[in-house]
Amino acid sequence: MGDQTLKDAILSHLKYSLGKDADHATIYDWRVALSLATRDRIVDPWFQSTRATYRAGAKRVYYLSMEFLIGRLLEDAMVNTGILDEAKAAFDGMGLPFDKIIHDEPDAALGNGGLGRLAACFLESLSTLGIPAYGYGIRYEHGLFRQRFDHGRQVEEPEDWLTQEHVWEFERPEAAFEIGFAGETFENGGRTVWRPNESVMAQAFDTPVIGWKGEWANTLRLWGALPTKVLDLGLFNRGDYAGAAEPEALARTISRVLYPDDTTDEGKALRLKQEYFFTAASLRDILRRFESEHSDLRDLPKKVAIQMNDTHPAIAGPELVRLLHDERGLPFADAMMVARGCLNYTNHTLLPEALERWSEGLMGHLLPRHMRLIEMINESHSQQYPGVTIIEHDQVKMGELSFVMASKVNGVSALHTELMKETVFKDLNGLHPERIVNQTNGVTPRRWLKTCNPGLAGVVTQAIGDGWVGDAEKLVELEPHIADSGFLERFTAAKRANKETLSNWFGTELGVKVDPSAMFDVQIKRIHEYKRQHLNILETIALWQEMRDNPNGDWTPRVVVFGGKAAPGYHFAKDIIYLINSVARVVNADPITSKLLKIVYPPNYNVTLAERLIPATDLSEQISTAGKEASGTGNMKFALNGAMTVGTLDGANVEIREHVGAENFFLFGMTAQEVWARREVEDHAGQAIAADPKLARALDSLRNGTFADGDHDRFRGIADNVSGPDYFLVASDFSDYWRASREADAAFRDPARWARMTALNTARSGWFSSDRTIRGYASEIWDALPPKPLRSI
Ligand code: 26Q
Repeated sequence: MGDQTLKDAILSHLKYSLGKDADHATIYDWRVALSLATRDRIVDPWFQSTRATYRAGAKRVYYLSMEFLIGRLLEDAMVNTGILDEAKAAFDGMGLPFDKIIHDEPDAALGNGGLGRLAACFLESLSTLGIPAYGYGIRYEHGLFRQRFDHGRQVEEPEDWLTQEHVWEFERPEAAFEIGFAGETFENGGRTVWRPNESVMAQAFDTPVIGWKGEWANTLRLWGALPTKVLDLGLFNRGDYAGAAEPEALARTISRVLYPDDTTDEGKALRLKQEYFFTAASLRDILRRFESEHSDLRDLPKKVAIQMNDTHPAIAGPELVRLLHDERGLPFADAMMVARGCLNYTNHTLLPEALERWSEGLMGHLLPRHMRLIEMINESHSQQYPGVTIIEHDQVKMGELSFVMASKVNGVSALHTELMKETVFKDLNGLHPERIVNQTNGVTPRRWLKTCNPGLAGVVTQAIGDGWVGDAEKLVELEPHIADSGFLERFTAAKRANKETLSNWFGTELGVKVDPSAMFDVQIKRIHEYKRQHLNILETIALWQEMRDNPNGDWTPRVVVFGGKAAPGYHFAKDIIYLINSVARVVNADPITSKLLKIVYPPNYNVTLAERLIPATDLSEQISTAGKEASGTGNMKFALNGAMTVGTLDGANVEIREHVGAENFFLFGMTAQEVWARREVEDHAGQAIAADPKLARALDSLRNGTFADGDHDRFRGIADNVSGPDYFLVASDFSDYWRASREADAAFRDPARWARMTALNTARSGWFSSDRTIRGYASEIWDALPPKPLRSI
């Protein structure tokens, strides 16, 4: 490599790594050659980071997560290593389409949503801050399903990102551990021995994660499952070919597919196997690394901080105790102390149905020793602190187990952390009042402003320099520029250009024609009743109906955009998708409102699509029932990119509003306390509907066949739910949502005011950088520091 130009490096990879002649290279070939040339620039800082950590004897952070929603890696890697412009110039010079080459990369969807994307932002921030860290997870062969619409209904198709070579990873055949399941336990010389009767190999695949300015790189280590024996030759020789291949098939199912539910499903054995598989492999790797440098296991908490991303790796508690006590002979009480000294737990949800529980039967069968250890952990905790139990109704409660085994337990926004203390962990918080801490989520400003929105990032950098990229709180330096009309014009022009690009994309990809001067109103996230996409579509229906009544009224034209997937078994969420698509079909074909309202629902929402939509958004929809959205992180990305929010006092919306200023946020709806009180009111939905004729009419249109080709029953389920039980209080919040939406309309019609408000959103969103979040974890939870100061920050 050395002083080879980037262009030479690309050409050399094309020739020697891909074996292709430039004259015959495809887009794919160029993309892989560029990726390899970029990867080369990451390897040296990666090695140096490992060496610096080793030399300093620094503490390492281990982030255990079932999900890493990393998306595409090439453009972000070029931005962080500072070679993007050179790469673009090289391809422009060769007459090759740079954008097309970048967009050839598959989107690695190794996660469902917020929790997985947070893990990816955290890894990037850990590298940016130079904190030695590993992300540990599963190398799913198939990430989150691809979504397609068939006559408006969601259809799931398998995702297959690994059919092409994954150019960012290094396979590590030497880093492999045998992971056992089931079998029995027995006593031997005073120690308990577990003899599993089934096992698979966990093999490591490493991806370097480069931080801003390319000075530090950490490792994302994903485990793939392989058979312990490739072929049963005995069976094969007897002609039983299917039986002979069975161990291989069995093993590979473990890392075959990501579970597509972002709330807990019934306790499936394979899911528990996945959880144990990656947790056990990670812990063995962590201990191996520790033991290669240190001899006293009691020092483990000084050198190792483990973060459990929700309860999915909660088996880490009993497994670490087993490794220390059964396998290394520490007394049980000491093993408990050491394990607890290393472990911490992040809670991401208060929804009761989302709290993981495993039946004692399944746990006892698959992990017999762990089941016994969980009983011992439960006994020792309840002896010291009576009143809380980890095992209840023959089920292991993974939240309680994680809490008891953790030094620190954190929530992901200020409101969520307070509600955790008052609800799910009320009793445990009473016993351990110092254990729960808050770390409000954040997002990386590299991917979520600089890379995805180069137009706006350029305007910002022109005004205040590029220090904000490594220190997002510098964005406040934009505030004085907001009095400058030239700056505001450039700010607005950048948004406008993004909206034009998106409008063209809607036209060519989806065949929907939209006006880029309309307000772009966007709700993108998983489809869930608590996120209330049905509140949004009901309000959109009501707006359409009012517009038709008075097409010459003083309306603000809107393009209402939805994006998101429903869990395959979540029928109500799938009905919401069908409703949105059905309403879109009718509204978009209505000549009366064609200049006023359009509804667009691009299929297969993912990280890549988010990067397209967020920079072009005027209004961000954050409308969950208060108390239900733990934090939200999309809300932060929108504010950072100069969108206004219409939202409830839920999750991090509360803190966003505090930071950007109440006058720059469209607030509506009940508070969490009001929500609880409202549910007690008899027929709350009926009352709200009776009081709001617009809502009543919108609900009628769901029952009279307006959107269902005369099939009057098609949307009755949604209408009846909103009119009847309405647990998520769509009806009760509707009128105030309508009011806030019309306020947004009025503000948008005053371009100078709108420009000021949106620029203030960008200027005041720097606090929502995941760098700030990671500093908080490092000081309050991990006690971890960078071993060497980085030059750039
Ligand atoms: C668990 C067991 C079995 C099957 C699936 C699951 C499972 C998988 C994914 C449970 C939950 C998830 C994902 C949850 C999630 O994404 N939560 C979101 O986390 C974000 C980051 O903290 C928050 O911003 C969101 O508010 C929260 O909903």
